[in-house]
Amino acid sequence: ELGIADFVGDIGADMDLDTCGPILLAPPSDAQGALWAEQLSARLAIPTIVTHSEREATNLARMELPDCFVVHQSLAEGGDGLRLVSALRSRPETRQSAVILVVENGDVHVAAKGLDLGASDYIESPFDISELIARIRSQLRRKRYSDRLRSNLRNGLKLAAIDPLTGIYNRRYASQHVLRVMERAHDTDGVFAVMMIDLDKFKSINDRFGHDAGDAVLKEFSRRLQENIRGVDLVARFGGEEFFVAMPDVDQTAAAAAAERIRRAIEGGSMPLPDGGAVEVTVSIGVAIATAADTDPEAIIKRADSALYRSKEAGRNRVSF
Ligand code: GH3
Ligand code: MG
Ligand code: MG
Ligand code: MG
Repeated sequence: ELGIADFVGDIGADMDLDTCGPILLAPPSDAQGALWAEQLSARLAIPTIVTHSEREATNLARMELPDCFVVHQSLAEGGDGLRLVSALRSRPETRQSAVILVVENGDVHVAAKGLDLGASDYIESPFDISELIARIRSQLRRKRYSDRLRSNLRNGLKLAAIDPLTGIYNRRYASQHVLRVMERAHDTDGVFAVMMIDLDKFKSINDRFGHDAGDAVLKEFSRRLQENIRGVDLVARFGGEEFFVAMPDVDQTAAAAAAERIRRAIEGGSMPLPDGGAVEVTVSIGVAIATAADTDPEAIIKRADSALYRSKEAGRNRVSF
């Protein structure tokens, strides 16, 4: 079983702030904006964008994707800094950005409100530019850290769902997927089918040609399987030489046709081997049709597995229900 540490991975502390997106400045006046920009660019190698109204700040936030915002509590042309903070937090593209609120000296209520609305930090005006820079750097470091954490998490979750040999989904993911397909079928009074597919006498391929040849056959099989299903179907490797397909909106007739197409596609073309040779392969297939009475994905998978067993018993290279 994978733990959170496997998903998080190695997050280095050496974060290069020079590769950040721009800093967007939302000052109380054009004059203040020019001053902030001048002082920041003298000390920080990060581009700044000065905005001249709340509306412009909102629009530029969407287009320029800044990593950091410096927002004064009262913006030019009667704009409201707190409202801007709140808007930045409500939009997906800026939800993770650093937002530093500039409050008038002693205005602790505004600072508290800003933090409450999602500002990452605040600074009292008038401020020393060194303090603002220190706060920006600290926020950018924090953002860089959480960006990397999120992306490692995403990659880790993806890894946990994929079979490394074939690149298709694994059993864990497929079971969750069947549950979603089942819920949808219930909502729409629809049907769906699942298939278990097992390569026949696969052990003898390993025995005759070696494990690497066996691996190549498994990869080629999963490619051919994907060629013979629809885009909405989901293919997974359940383990070993056992594969699975979930087919939404498919009834018994359509499922029988799909399974037979797959069986014939494998029977009809030999699998190339790494040494240049080739081997004939066949598959046995078990199909189960889910009905409105079905509430357990594992039970449906089990029915397909029993049908697969019947195909094996009856002599392999065939489809059973
Ligand atoms: P049957 O027709 O009854 O399914 O016979 P079989 O030989 O295919 O089934 P059996 O379950 O006896 O053997 C499956 C073989 O699959 C045994 C195992 O070594 C092999 N195998 C499982 N996973 C892998 C893999 O990732 N790579 C390779 N090369 N072989 C694998
Ligand atoms: Mg077997
Ligand atoms: Mg087998
Ligand atoms: Mg097997």
